[in-house]
Amino acid sequence: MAVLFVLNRYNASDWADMMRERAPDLDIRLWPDDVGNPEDIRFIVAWNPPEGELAKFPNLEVIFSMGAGVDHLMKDPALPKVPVVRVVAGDLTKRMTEYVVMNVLLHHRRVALYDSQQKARAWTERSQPAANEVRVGIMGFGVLGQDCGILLRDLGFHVAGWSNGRKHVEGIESFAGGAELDAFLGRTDILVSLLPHTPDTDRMLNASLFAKLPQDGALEGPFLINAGRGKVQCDADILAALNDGTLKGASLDVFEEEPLPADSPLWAHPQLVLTPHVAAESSPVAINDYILDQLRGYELGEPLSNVVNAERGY
Ligand code: NDP
Ligand code: OXD
Repeated sequence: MAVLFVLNRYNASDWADMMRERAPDLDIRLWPDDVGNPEDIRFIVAWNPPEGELAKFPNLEVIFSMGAGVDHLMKDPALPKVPVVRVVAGDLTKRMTEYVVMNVLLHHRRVALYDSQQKARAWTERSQPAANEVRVGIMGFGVLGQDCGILLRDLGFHVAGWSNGRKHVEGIESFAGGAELDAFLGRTDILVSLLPHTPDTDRMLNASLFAKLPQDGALEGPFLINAGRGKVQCDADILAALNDGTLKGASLDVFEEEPLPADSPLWAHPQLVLTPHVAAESSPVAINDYILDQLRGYELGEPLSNVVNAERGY
C-alpha cells in the first residue's frame, strides 16, 4: 500500500519527507513526479489538487485534507466517493483562537486609532467600553468557533454563535439556521466568520448582511473579522461598507482570490488589517502526526474521526 501526497503548495516535498521520517515503514509518494503505479495508492493526503486528479486511483480508500477546510476537495465533481478526513488538531485550533482574539482585542482597544495618534505624536486619551459592553458574534460555531468563543467569553465579552444546529456552550448564546440569522446579526458588534465555503455560505458576507449589524453598539459601529474562507465574502461589498461607514473596520485573513492581487484596493485601506491566509498556520509536525495517527488507527480497524459530511460539504 502507498500514501500519495498531492499538495499544490510550495513545500510539498518537505511535508512528504517529514512523513517518511516519522513512518519509515510506509511507502510515501509525491505527486506529480513520483506517483508510480496508480493501483498502489490507498491513501491520499491532499491540498488543493487539480480537478479530476484524485479520480485516477482505483484502489483509493481515504482522502486526508491537509487542512481543516475541505472546499478545495469538495469543489471537484470527480472527487472519489471515499471518506474525506479533515484536520482537527489542537495546534491549529489554538493558533486560530490566537488570531481571532488578537483581532477582536485590536478593534475593541482601538489600536488603529492609537496608531494614527502615535504617528501624529498626539497624546489623546479615548474612551474605552468594557468587554462586557461588547457583543461578539461568531458565524460558524464549530470546532474553531467554539474554542475562540470560550476564550472571548472568559475575557468578558458577550459571545453568541451561529451554526446550522443548536449548540450548548455555557455562557454563550446559540443561534441556529437561517431563521435565527437576523436576530444573531442584530446583537453583534464584532462579527467573526469561521464558516466553511459551501454552496450555502457562498458570498454570504455581503452588503445586505452588513446592513443588519447594529450601528448603535458600544463600539459605535460594527467590525468584521473573516478567517474562514474568502469565497464566503464579497470583497467589493466589504470595501463599500468600510467606505460608507456600514462597517467601522475589518480584519481579513482570506479573500475571494488568493493570493490577493497586488492591485487590489483592499491592501491600502486604512480600516483594514490584512494577513495572507495565515490565521492558523500550523506546525507541519502536528498535522503530519494527526494524519499518521488516523492512518495507523484505520489500518487496525478503528473508525476514522472528523470525516466530512459529503452532503453538507464540510
Ligand atoms: P467545523 O465544521 O467544526 O465548523 C463549521 C461551522 O460552520 C459549524 O458550526 C457549522 O454548523 C457551521 N456552518 C456551516 N455551514 C453553515 C450554514 N450554511 N449555516 C449555518 N452554519 C453553518 O469547522 P472548523 O471550525 O474546524 O473550521 C471552520 C473553517 O475555518 C474551515 O472550514 C476552513 O474553511 C476555515 N479555516 C481557515 C483557516 C485559516 O488559516 N484562515 C485555518 C483553518 C480553517 P454545525 O456545527 O451546526 O454543523
Ligand atoms: C485550513 C486552512 O483549512 O489553513 O486548514 O485554511
